[in-house]
Amino acid sequence: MRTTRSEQLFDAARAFIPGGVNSPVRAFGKVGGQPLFVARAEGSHLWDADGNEYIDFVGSWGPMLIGHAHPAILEAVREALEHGTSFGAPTEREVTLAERLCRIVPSLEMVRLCNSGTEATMSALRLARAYTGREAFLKFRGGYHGHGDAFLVEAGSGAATLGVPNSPGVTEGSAKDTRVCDYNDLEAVEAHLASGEIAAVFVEPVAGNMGCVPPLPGFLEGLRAACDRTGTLLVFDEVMTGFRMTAGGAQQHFGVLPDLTTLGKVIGGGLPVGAFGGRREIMEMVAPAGPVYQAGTLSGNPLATAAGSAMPGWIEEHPELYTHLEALGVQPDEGFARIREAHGFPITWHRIGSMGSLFFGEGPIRDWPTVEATSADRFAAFFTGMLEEGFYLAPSPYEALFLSGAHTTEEIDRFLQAAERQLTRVHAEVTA
Ligand code: KE4
Repeated sequence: MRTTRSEQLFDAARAFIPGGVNSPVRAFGKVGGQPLFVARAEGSHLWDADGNEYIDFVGSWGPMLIGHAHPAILEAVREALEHGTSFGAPTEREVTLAERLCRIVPSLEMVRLCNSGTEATMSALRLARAYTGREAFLKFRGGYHGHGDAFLVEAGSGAATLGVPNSPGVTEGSAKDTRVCDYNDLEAVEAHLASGEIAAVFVEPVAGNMGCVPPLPGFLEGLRAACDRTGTLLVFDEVMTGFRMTAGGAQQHFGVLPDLTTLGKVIGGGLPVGAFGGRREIMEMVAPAGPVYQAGTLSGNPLATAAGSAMPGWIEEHPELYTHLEALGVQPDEGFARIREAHGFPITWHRIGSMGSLFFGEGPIRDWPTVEATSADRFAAFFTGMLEEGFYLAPSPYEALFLSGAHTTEEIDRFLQAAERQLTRVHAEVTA
């Protein structure tokens, strides 16, 4: 049988790149088959190396909030490109991006730019430890905060997808200070914090790396109160939720302000930008203002900050984006409720703002154990069927689906029609 261009590229890639990909969750490991090699993308669509067209719900794992190849982003990068690609010296665009982030994200008084969400969270952890003088920190089972050693303990996203939530190579020494409890289990958090030994709680204010799992009512407020009672810093990892539900992120949506926030994805407009920030008295500890070292050759890169500052700039000029995203989001809310009612399929749909997940289980789904009890096999069969129908979803049950300003209500209708066909097929196969 003729091999496709994607197959040829994957063969070549595996000769030089571990698993043929530069990030494990792209490898289709949990859904079978092999990854598409993408040739180009525009708006809500992408084309693979064989010219097949898809409606894209991965959005580069979050950055493409206003769609691929958006004119405002491309123009900003083209203009910056003419003047060079990196200087290793401060530039005006870094000030523009930092100022915009501090204006838009409620808890940010100061921010340090870096190159990825991983850099942001590992730096925020170092800062939290320095500020509190404590070493232990708390994360949640199935939570993913990048691949820094201390965070690869019962981690979600690609780590859970590949079944290595505790990665080899992470030494006991670097994991010993990581405390873990279940998402939405406020009592367990309070028990950990009562020791007075916890530097910080790292939380995805809407979990997106075990699939989309919203906080139960009062959970985030409870974390805030428990941290206040015990001198623990509350860190919102908004790498995924930043700008996703409102411009100010989950902290604005829920009205709970953390001490530190980590950002990434959307704030780079598709180019590598991460950031961590928060209260001035904490951030003033970061070198060279203070003693907590943190650095990066390409931090604040002129092309990345061109794309990065264009994104919040466009969003501030187009507040109607969130009205559109909410209208798009209501469609699967209603669509999957109708499908579940009509067919009795054991599915659970979660959505907040422009991120959501379809779980293959009755629910309720509130934490990693209840996510883990859903059917990854049915998800894989559903994913494959949807791909064949031209809908590109994240190739893992432990990821979210992302809507963008470029998606249309007609495309979401088509998605739901295909979903009903594929759910019917998957259910028939399972019950045959
Ligand atoms: P990066 O280092 O991949 O830029 O960001 C790490 C990170 C930190 N915090 C949260 C809440 C995140 O979601 C992420 C990265 N998310 C995954 C997808 N769930 C990135 C995709 C990948 O690993 O290829």
